[in-house]
Amino acid sequence: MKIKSFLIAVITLTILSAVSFADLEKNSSFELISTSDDTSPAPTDWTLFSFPEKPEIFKVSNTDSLGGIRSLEIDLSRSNEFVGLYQEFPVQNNETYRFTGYIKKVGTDTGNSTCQLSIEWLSSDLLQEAQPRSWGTALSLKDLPEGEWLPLELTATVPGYTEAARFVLLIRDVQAANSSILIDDVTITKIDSSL
Ligand SMILES: [Ca+2]
Repeated sequence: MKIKSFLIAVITLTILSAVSFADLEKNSSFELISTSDDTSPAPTDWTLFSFPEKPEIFKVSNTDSLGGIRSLEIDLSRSNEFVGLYQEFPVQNNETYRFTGYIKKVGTDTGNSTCQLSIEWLSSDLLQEAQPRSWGTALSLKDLPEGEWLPLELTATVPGYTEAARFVLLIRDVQAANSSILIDDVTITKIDSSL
């Protein structure tokens, strides 16, 4: 029995380790799409937002991708204060997360739009930020080369009084530019601090 218990413990630890190193996000590469609306399929598992709200600016590209055959395309030709996408998970104090993704600029007239990763630290009711959010480097789209997949990266440790985190890819100051941005291979990984 002791050997059996030991084996179960080892197997359990192995499974827990595998889970803790696995990517947390779902539909990282925007390959999974909803089929409820054939005219404008949306990527599953991601919450898409825009302000003022213009859901028509989002579409799944079947013609350009970094991984797989699809990516998420956001039309920048409509004026918006901010647009983006996010996923949200429970987290614990002092855990460290690595958040990455790739963007590709299509067209040259991007105005003063910037693209940035952000993590909002949420309290238990998920309605308000428990701590100031963490920010990645803001990239000015007009300064980026057109037609190249470029990486975004943000690593941050969960501050106190936080029970959930919202991982956000944000584009700000969208100013009626004649261009779009493609997004692909967005990952969220918990880093084991004991290594
Ligand atoms: Ca993809």
